[in-house]
Amino acid sequence: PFDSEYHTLMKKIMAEGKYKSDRTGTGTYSIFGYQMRFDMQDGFPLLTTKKVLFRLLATELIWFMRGDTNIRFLLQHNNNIWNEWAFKNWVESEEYEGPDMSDFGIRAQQNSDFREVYEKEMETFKSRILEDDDFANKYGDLGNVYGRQWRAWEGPDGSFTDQLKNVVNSIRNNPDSRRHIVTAWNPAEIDTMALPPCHAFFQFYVNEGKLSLQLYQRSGDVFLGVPFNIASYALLLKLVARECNLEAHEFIHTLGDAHIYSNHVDAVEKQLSRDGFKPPEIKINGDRSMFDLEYEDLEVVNYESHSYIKAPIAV
Ligand code: UFP
Repeated sequence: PFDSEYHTLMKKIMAEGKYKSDRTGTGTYSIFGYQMRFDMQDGFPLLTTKKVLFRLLATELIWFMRGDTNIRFLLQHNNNIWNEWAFKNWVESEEYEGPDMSDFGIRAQQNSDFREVYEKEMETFKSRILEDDDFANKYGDLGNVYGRQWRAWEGPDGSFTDQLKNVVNSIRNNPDSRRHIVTAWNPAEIDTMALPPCHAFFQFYVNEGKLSLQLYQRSGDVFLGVPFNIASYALLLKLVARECNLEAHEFIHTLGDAHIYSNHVDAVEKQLSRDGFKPPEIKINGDRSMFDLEYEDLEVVNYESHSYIKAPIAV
């Protein structure tokens, strides 16, 4: 059921999406405004028509929930998805004295000699982040990303708002409220962010002992990003429901610009030709609160999927 909900979106973009140039210069097929619904009582929406790496999205979500913005935690969990952003700050700093790394993203894709130099430089960077506290504090921190906005939104008077704790409390104490909201979209800080939040704004809803979550995602790379975003927010819904002694009901995923990159079309067709398996379950073991959760507390049960499909990421 979950795969078909997602496949319907891919098919719609393939059939009706208008070609649109984009920031990365790749070109996309795009539609505007779309909604998917995933009923968590049917299982966990980790797609099965291609393999989605739960470890990556789960450790990233735990990192957000802790309010951590330093990539060291991710590296400790062998998660490399945010490395480039921190690496950019390092190679553009006064202290960096290695080989020229300007435009490393594009150059590494186009030139294999450069790619080797870049990969070596990146490995050195990662080791230093893991081993050197001062270096990690200075160059591992990404600043105003999700974790910061969720847990320590800075107000004009210098005070901090813990949106995630507040929303858990409001769900517990005032379930009927229509104000169970967390926003990562902080207009005053957009200019200081590496990537303005894609999953920008979410709201919870309680009825008959069941909790639902709706996400507004302003921009969705439907082939590479969206499968991650679905599973990540479904996991967040499960964790908040557990924290509030409620049952997890629906994850509703609302997309703004929903696009398929022009160089993902073959991969999309390959995935569309596959039939899904029964969705897995996620077990949350132990009794640690969501705010102290460790990756080891999570367990994916019965995940049967087709193989991973590789596609180039647009940077
Ligand atoms: N993107 C996602 N999901 C994410 C994330 C990024 O789909 O969680 F962080 C994609 C959307 C878009 C690109 O293709 O990354 C961001 O570019 P822009 O800021 O120009 O929308």
